[in-house]
Amino acid sequence: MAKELTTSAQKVQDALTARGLTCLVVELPDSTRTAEEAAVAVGCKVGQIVKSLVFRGKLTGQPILVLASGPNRVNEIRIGELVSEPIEKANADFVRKKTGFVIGGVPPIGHMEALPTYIDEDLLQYQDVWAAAGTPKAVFKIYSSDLKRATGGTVVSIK
Ligand code: 5CA
Repeated sequence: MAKELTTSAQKVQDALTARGLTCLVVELPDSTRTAEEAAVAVGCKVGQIVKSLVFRGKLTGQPILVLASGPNRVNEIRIGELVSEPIEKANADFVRKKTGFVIGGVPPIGHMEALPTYIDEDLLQYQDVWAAAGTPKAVFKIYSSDLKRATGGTVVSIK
């Protein structure tokens, strides 16, 4: 029988189930803290790893979520144009407050509040992608098309 999930991973599992998705959160023995580690742990390409990155609007303080493909670096100018204000990388406290999760485990869904979400178009070239599930050792696999549906995010070029 599968072991019980930690509280944070269970929150993500509940959010998936609530959206009618059958994805299963798995907690691995090895770290999945970084995209590279996660790709090794699950045996996929780094490009298939979804990095859930939180930014902060410099004018309004609003949180913004960018779901980026593993190797890609977010072009903050480009995202800033989309949200009509300059953005900056959020600090660890802000990330925890707005999402309810620690950096390294931030999932694409299941946050404390709904975050405006932008999805890297590069993720859509893969049928399956893997995302963090609440802790630095928890992940789940999801169809990229379902990721789009479940987050309600806008697909854009984020590079
Ligand atoms: N579990 C993995 C793969 S699914 C994961 O969560 N990767 S991640 O890329 O979504 O989250 C780690 C990211 O958090 C890093 O790429 C980095 O952009 C960001 N980060 C790491 N440390 C800090 C920090 N001190 N302040 C703000 N952001 C940070």
